[in-house]
Amino acid sequence: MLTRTLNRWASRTVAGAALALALMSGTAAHAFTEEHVIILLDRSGSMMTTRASGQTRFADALVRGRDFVNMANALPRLFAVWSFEGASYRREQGFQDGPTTVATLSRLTSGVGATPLALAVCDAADELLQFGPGIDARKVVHLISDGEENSTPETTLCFGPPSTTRYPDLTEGSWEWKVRNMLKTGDPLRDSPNPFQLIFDADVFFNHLTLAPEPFFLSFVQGVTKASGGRYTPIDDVRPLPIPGDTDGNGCINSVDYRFMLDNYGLNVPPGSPAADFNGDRVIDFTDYAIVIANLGRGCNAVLPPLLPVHEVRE
Ligand SMILES: [Ca+2]
Ligand SMILES: [Ca+2]
Repeated sequence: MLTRTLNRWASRTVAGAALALALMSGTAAHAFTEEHVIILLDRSGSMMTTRASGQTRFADALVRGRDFVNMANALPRLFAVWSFEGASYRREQGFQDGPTTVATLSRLTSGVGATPLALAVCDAADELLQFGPGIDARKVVHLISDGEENSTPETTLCFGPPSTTRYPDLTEGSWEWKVRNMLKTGDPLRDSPNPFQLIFDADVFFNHLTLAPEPFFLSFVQGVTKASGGRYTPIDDVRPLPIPGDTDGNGCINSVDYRFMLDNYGLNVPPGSPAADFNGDRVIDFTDYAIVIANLGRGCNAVLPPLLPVHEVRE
C-alpha cells in the first residue's frame, strides 16, 4: 500500500508543477469558480467529553459542521465528509451539495479510539488536489477536532514524531512539518516559499483548565490556518458554542450584531473589524450580511441552562 501511495505522490509532481505555474502567473487567485471542501470530523473517544453546556464535544462539532455548510458563501460549494478515529478515517460522503451534507452530518456518531490526525489531514489534502481537475476551485480542509495527533500509522507518509519546537520553526521530519508541507505544496516532504495550495480551517475544542490539547498543538493549528488563509476557532469547553454572526461572542445573534456588521459594511479587514467578517474572507460584504440575517435570534431567548462541570474523556 505504501508503494502505491508513493507512486501516486511521484506521479503528482507534474500536476503540482503545473499548478505552481498557474499560481505564479497570478491568475488562479481571482479565477476561482467553485469551492471544494472536505469536512474532517474527529470521532476519537475524547470527543465524548461533556462540555459545560451539557452537550458532548461531538454533538457540538456536528452543530458547527452544519452551521458551516449552511453559511452563505460567495462561491458555489461542494462538500465531502470524512471522519477519523483509531488508525484511519472513513469517507462518510463524497463531494455533494449542502443539503445532502447536512443530512450526512446529522447521522454520524462518535467512536472510542485515538486520533490519526496527520493521516487524515494529509489524505484529505491529497484528495482535494486530485478532485475536479480543470476547475479553478478554492480547496479547503475544514477540520473539527479536539485532539493532537497520536495514532497515524508508521507506514503512512505523514507519520512522524512531534515537533520539538513551536510553530513556525517545525522540526524537519515531524508530523507537523509534514502536514504543513502537504497543505502548502501537496508533498509532505517539500516546503516552499510559495503560497499554500490548500486552505486549512480548524475548529478546535479545548479545556483551558487542563490545557488539553497542549499549547504547542494550538499554536501549530493557529499558525497554519492563518498562513493558509483559513479560519481558526478555538472552542473552550466552558464557553457557549460559537454561532455564525455573533460579533460580540455572547451567544446571541441580535440587533447589536446586525448593527455592528452594518457599521463595518463595505470595508476590508483591516480597517474593518474581523468580528464582522463571519466568513473570514477579509472583506465585510453581502455574504456577511446574509450570515447575520440567517442567524438572527439564535441563542437569544433561551434561558441558558446552568453550566455543568466539564466531564473530560481522555483518549
Ligand atoms: Ca451577539
Ligand atoms: Ca466576509
